[in-house]
Amino acid sequence: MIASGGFRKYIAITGRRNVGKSSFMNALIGQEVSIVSNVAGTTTDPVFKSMELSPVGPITLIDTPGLDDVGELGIKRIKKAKKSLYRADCGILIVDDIPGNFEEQIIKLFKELEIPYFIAINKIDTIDHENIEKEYKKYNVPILKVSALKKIGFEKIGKTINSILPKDDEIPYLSDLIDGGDLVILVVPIDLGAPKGRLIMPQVHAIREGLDREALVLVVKERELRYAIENIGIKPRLVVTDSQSVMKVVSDVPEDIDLTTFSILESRYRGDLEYFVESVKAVENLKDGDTVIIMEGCTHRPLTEDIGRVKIPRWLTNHTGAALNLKVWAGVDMPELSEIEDAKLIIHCGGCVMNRNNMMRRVRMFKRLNIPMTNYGVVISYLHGVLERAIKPLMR
Ligand SMILES: Nc1nc2c(ncn2[C@@H]2O[C@H](COP(=O)(O)OP(=O)(O)OP(=O)(O)O)[C@@H](O)[C@H]2O)c(=O)[nH]1
Ligand code: SF4
Ligand SMILES: [Mg+2]
Repeated sequence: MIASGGFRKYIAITGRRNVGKSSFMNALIGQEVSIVSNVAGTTTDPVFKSMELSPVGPITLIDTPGLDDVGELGIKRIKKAKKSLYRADCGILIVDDIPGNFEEQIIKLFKELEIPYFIAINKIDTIDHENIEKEYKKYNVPILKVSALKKIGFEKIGKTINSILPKDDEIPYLSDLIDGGDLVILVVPIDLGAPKGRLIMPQVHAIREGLDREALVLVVKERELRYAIENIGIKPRLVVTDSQSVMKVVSDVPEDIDLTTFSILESRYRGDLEYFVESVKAVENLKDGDTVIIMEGCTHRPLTEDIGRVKIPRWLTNHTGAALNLKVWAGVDMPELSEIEDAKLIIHCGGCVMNRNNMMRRVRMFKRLNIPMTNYGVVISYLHGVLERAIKPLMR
């Protein structure tokens, strides 16, 4: 598994016009990348710059336009702010005075979008920063004091960012669904798609957690499942199957035995199962020409009967009857707004190279943009009419 540190973090620099956002970015980077001037409203579009910042790792700084822009309506301004913050992992609010309406609004927005932030009081070379600092204490976030002009106070930025970046708690894979002594049956198809001579990570993960829980773990192919249930003499507590065999497995497992799929377990473990389940309903509203993005966590070489590129699009088209505009977006980074904003639905892969932190960044991003996001496991079960049964053990 790749550590979260390997993924580029996005840091949004916000604040009113002329507080020194561009100067702050330039001072942190050590280069003049964003235009600085004493004319309010110099930065009109977000400016991006990537760098390594110890101890955070690779980051992209986003210098945003001052959002107290005159002449713009409040609502439009907030919309614009949301757009420039959509993929931020954390925010920096630059100030050079006591909080006013604008700062209140930005802080409200950070909270609403669940973006952790800290405050940087800039221009400490000329202003009465002690008094200003007192006024910001009530927000209970770190406050740094800097001078972008004199390049003072920048040594603590990396540590401060690191301390506020979200750390999404680990969630059990299946150990909370069973007790010691329970029988768990894992259904593992050995077909052309199965890697030669080994099991895949979700299967290994399930075996390991089952063993840690002191359960009895039985691994079978789908053909032997019914035989196992009928002959083993113990009622299984849980059956976990590969999504692609779920139809057959559903008919072989009596209703009173809990059944789910590896992909649904993965969805909960790595992502936001509730959001994925809520979002999958968007399938019913899809019509001709709507954009659906198949999003993958890595750029693997597609297989002939690729699940994301061939099977899901086929099932989706059969289900909706609509001529959809299906796009694939693959990679470890966060997409550009222009690449995703017209999507009516995002269907994400299981994200085996991602950890929970990285998947949740994408979940937060789509929630902020009000774009439904589901994943392969949920959509496959949904399109086969077995979602309700497959999520039941996890939704209690
Ligand atoms: N004295 C002092 N002046 C500063 C400092 N940082 C920025 N300035 C000045 O403040 C003015 C605005 O700086 P910018 O960096 O362009 O501010 P901005 O927030 O990006 O402004 P917009 O893009 O217009 O929203 C410039 O004249 C800077 O030289 C500082 O630490 N001390
Ligand atoms: S599940 Fe996603 S991250 Fe894992 S190999 Fe497939 S496309 Fe890549
Ligand atoms: Mg600027």
